[in-house]
Formats: sequence, C-alpha cells, structure tokens
Amino acid sequence: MNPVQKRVIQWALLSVLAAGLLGCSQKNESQADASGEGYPVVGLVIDINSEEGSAKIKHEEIPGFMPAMTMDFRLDSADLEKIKAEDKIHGRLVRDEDGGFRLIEVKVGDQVDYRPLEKTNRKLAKKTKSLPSGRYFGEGDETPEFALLNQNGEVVSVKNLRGKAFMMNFIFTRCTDAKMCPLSTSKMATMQRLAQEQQVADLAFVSVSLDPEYDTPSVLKRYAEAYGIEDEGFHFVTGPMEAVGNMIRSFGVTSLPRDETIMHSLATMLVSEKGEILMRSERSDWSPEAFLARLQKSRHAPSNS
Ligand SMILES: [Cu+2]
Repeated sequence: MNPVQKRVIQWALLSVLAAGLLGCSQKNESQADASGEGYPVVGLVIDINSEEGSAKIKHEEIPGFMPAMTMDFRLDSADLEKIKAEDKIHGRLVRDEDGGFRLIEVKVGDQVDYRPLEKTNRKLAKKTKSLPSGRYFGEGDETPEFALLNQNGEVVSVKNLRGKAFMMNFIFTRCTDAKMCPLSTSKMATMQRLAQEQQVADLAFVSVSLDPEYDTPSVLKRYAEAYGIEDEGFHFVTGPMEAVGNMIRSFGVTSLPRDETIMHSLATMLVSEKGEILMRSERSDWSPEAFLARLQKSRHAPSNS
C-alpha cells in the first residue's frame, strides 16, 4: 500500500479501533495493578531458547523471594520475540500451574516510574474525553496539558515547556518506512539546526512515541544518538499507554498496531510559547523552513498571531 491508501484506511478505522485499543490497554494495566500478583524482576538476558519457550536470565535479588541468580524463565512467545541476549529487561514473576517460573509483562529497557505524570495526564484524559467525535486539537486551539518522560527520564510537560515554543510530532523507533518516522525525525533534526543557525531561541522539540511500551527512555536515548540529535531541547518522549493514547486522539493521529509494525498517520505541529497550536501539517513533506517562518511571524506580530 502507498502512504495515501494507508492513511485513508487508517482514518476510516480510527474511531472504531483506536477506542477499542485504548480500552484494552487500560484494562490490562488496572488488572495488573489491582491483583499485584507475583514479584517484580529486573535482569539481564543471557540467552533465549525459543523451542522451549524460555530464556536464561541473570536476575537481581527478588526481595522476599529469591536471591540474585541466573536461571531459566518461561516466557510467552510474543515476549520472547522482543528480547535478545544482553538486553536489560524487567517483568513480573508468576508461577505456572505446574509450579514453573514464568515471566510476564516483559519490557526491554529500564524500569520506568510513571507516577509523577499521573496528575497532569488526568487533565489530558478529561480534555480528550471532552472532544466531540471526529474533532481534535488543531490550528488556533490551545494545546491540552500532558506529561511524558524524555530520553533522560525527565518529565516533559506543557507546563515545563512554557516560555518556549515547541515542535511536536509522533514517531516510533522501530518504524522502517523511510518516508514516515525516519524522514520526520531527520526533518526535526534539520529544523533544530536551522533554528540554531538563524538564532531562533526558545524552541524545543518533542517527538512522542507511538510505541511507548517498546520505546522506553533508554531505547529513545539510543535512537536520538543514532540521528546525531543534541539532547538539549530535543525530547523524545514516552509514557503510559493510556496517556499516549490520549495524545494520539487529542492531536488527531491514527495509530494501529499491525503485525510487526504500527500503521500510522503523521501530524507535525508548532505550538507557541503561550500554548497555542500555530501550525499543523499531516504531510510527510512538511517544510522545516515554513514552520520556522511561522514561528518568527508569530513573534514579530504577537497581536495578530
Ligand atoms: Cu512511522
């Protein structure tokens, strides 16, 4: 499929599927939290035995249950596929019916604490809910509050960014469609460079992951480095699935996990220092120069921006 066809299909499916997907992930999260079953495990993957459905993991002490050691854990096949030797992982240890050790909710990367984001993202959830069907925050609207974590594990929120304008887009690090995320990321990097050259101050960059479970801060850190992006003022952000889902919905992006990838639309936005969405593009050929010019215009004619 070409990107246009993809987009059409994605939009058609948006209302039905996006709602369903978000519903699912919310449910899973609260189930896990409510039951609190098993023990949190942090460890390093030594090797993987796909045939037996297990992985050898060198885990840290599991408080109240087991000292640090290297042992085999059973993993679901979907979890086995996303890990490789030397990955740092975390998950939850449960017992199978026959007493075997199983690791569930396996995530690659560091254990991330999203609690500092909760309060702000409750506001986001409220704002998102208030949107009439088919509406999203676009040009001229005030951006809703949100709080996510960047590649250094720091909180990035609209409040933190106040006083700075920011560019925002949506990407995921495993995207292999050269015309989508990779292009979008290199354009954001280009724009950061241009802004420096033209001495445009107080402009930040925020790239929201569409794949927050995989794109942990450390994964995003590696991604930023691969693009030679300067940390300063460029935030690759991730967060709880529910918050990211609300971002996707609020800003009119379509994102559908499909087989090994995520089919998604593009949305690139410029938000003013006052929190107003000044410009938005849904195309892959958006121009960094045009966005920069729009920002300059708003700063030079503040009364009528
Ligand atoms: Cu992509």
